This record gives sequence, structure tokens and C-alpha cells, in this order.
Amino acid sequence: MKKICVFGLGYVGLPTASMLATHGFEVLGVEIDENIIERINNGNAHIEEPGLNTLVKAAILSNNLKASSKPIQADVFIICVPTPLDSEKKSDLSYVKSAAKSAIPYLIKDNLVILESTVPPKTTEEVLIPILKESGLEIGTELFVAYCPERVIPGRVIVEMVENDRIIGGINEKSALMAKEIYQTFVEGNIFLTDATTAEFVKLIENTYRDVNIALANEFAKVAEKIHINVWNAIELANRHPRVNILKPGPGVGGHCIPVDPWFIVEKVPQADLIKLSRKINEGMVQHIFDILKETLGKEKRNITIFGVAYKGNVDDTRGSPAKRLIDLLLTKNYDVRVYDPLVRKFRYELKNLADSVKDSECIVVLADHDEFKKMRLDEISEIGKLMRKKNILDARNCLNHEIWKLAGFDVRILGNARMH
Ligand code: SAJ
Repeated sequence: MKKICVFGLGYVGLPTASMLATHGFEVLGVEIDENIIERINNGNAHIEEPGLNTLVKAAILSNNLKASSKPIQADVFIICVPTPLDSEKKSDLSYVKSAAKSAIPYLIKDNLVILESTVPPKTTEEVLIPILKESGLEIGTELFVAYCPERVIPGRVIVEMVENDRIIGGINEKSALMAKEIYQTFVEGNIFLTDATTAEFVKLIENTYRDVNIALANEFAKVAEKIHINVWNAIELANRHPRVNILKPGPGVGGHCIPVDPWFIVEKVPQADLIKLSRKINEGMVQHIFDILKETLGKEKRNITIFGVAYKGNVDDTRGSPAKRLIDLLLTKNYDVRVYDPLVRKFRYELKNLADSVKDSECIVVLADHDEFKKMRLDEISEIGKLMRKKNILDARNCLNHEIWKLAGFDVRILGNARMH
């Protein structure tokens, strides 16, 4: 049975290690956090993801998955560690470098090293390979290297890890073919082979494409407010065109990928102006939401309630959430802010229950389109209204049933719909 060593047991590494361990490989997951190591060895996932806990349990019970702080000799080494942005919007590759360095003593002839982490173009060639050369093995003939990005969407990781097409970039054809042999044991989508730099670039342009199109939707929303139309109706009608798919305006772009990946292109090619401008537009939506609030409530000290601090609807993840920056801004401008999110368990600001979050509030701002908000009934909304000092609501996701909020006596405002503010 082939042995695989997976560096990083996070959002990508843990599902990948567990999937491989239940598809014929003996897998060792290398993790720096001792608590995570212990939880996984007890068969428990530390990440909320549908189906992941079952997969981890099966992998552990099969004895083909173990978590540890140290690597072992193996046939394949897969690096799935985080690549965050630093304060200058540059990629922090320190985790990739330390994972590669920790593998050096264990590398032997005919090993394969696969990088999955999202990285700037040319990282495999210019950063990873120079480190791997310290093994003394001849790259491309004795040691094989590939880049294989994931494209799973949080909330559907297990399904998409199997169903999505996969791109594999080898530093040579043999490396790509060796990597394909590993992924085709569980990937039911098509597997496409290319070179490492192209594969790195493919991952970045997928997410950058999304960021630029979200920026376009946000720009349409701001234009619509100026010309007094409802951007949501306009987008719905425009998307009836067979070749148009305009995305949704919102309070900004969160998550640990979309707001990050475009900067990896700009880092390599600073002339990428449209990519930079799109980031600026998306980051600027927090200020735009604040401006609508200020215009609605006036400047004096006001009580605001935030509904939803997750980075998007129906997830419990707050990484990169625009809610953090809006709350920071409101607090610096002397607003009182209370936060309610039915899914989020930990957040930098105190999370209140529903009643306490709206008590004496003058405006609710919906930032995440959780189903719970969409399904609120008239009687619940009326109860909320009774607790508030003023019945205003700003729907930055256009996700509510506005008619029943108006029935309950609320002034309803919607991002991108000037008629509603
Ligand atoms: N958003 C909008 N308007 C939209 C779509 C999204 O404002 O029309 C916002 C969301 O509210 C959220 C942010 O953008 O704050 C990102 O959400 P998302 O659903 O677009 O992306 P993620 O981060 O959950 O997952 C993305 C996916 N990439 C693409 O759809 C191209 C996923 O396939 C990637 O694997 C993932 O990034 C990743 O890990 O790279």
C-alpha cells in the first residue's frame, strides 16, 4: 500500500488526507496543533463540513489515517498548508517553506511532492523546487514535483472534491502523470494535465474572475442607487440573456480565498490594474453600507444591530468577513453595535441572542444571507419591532421578504435599490 504524507490538516488537508486514507493509501497527516492531532486521532474532525466527520471516522477506524507532528518516509508528500496575505498584501509562504524543509530528510528516489496550497504564479519553480533540491535528489528524474489546486466550495467540500474536474501541473510530464495516478483514485471529474505555473495561474484566475465580477455587480448597485432603480430587478432581467451572468451585489467579499487570491497575481505582475481596482471596489462596500446608515440615521450616536457576521450565508466561518470591518468602522464613529448570528459560535465581538441584539436598536443591518433571516415570520418580526427604538432595516444581501418587514412597520432599505432608501 502506497504511503502518503499530508502537510496541513485544515479545510483542504483534512478532507484530502481522509479521502486518500479511504481510497487505498496509508496516510500520515502532519499538523502543528497538538489539539487538532488528538481530535483527529480520536476520529473527530475539528472543522464543520457536511460529511467530513464521517469520512475522518472511517479513515481513522480503517487504521489508514494517523495525525502527527512529524513527517515519515512516504511515496508521496502533499502540502496543503495556509498561504495568507501579509500586511503588505504579499503572499506569506512561510508555512509552505517550512513544510517542504521538514520533508527533506525523508525524501528518497522516486518520491513525488505535490503542492496544493494557493500560491503566486511560479512558486513551485522558484520557491518549492530550490528547497527540494537540498535533498540531493535530481528534480524531474529522481524527485517528481506537481502543483494541484483544489476548487471545493466550503459547505460542499466532500462532494466537490470527488465531482469537480481537477487540474494537475507537473514540472515535467512524468510528475503530472504520477500525480494523476493519485487523484484518479477518488476524483470522478475529469483530470487535466498542464505545467506547474499554468496550474498555479488557473487557480488564481478562477477566484479572481469571481472577485472582478462581484466588483462589477457592486458597481452596478451603486450606479442603480444614483439613477433611482432597483439593481436586483435589473440584474435578474439582464441574466435572462443567454450569455449574461451578473453576480450579486453585497457588503463586500469575505472568505479566505476570494479576497486573497487576486493579490497573488498583483504581487507577481503589479500592472494588473483591473484586478487591483476590483479589490478596491469590493473592499469599499463596507464604507458604502456605512454611508447608507449615516444618511438613514444621522450622525449622532445610534444603536445598530448586525444580523449575520459569517462571510456568506449559511456558513459559520467569519474569516475575511466584511462584518468585522463594518463593526470596526461603526465603533470608531461612536455607534453602539450589537451582533446576532445564528450559526457563528466565536467572533471578535460579543455575540448576542436575537432579543438582546435588537433591544433599543434603531437599525438592523443584514450582512449574511442566512436562511434563518429569510424565513422570519410576521409574528417574529413584529416581536423584534416591539423591542427596537426605531424600526429600520438595511438588507445588504436583498435576501429578506421585504413585504412582511414593511407589514410589521419597518422602513426597509436595500443595497442597490434607491427607492428603498
Ligand atoms: N459574494 C458576493 N456576491 C456573489 C458571490 C459571492 O458578494 O455573487 C461574496 C460572498 O458573500 C462571500 C465572498 O463573495 O463573502 C466569497 O464567496 P464565494 O461563495 O464566492 O466563495 P468561497 O470563498 O466560499 O469559495 C470560492 C469558490 N471559488 C469560486 O467560486 C470561483 C470555490 O470554488 C473555491 O474553491 C474557494 O473560493 C477557494 O477555496 O478558493
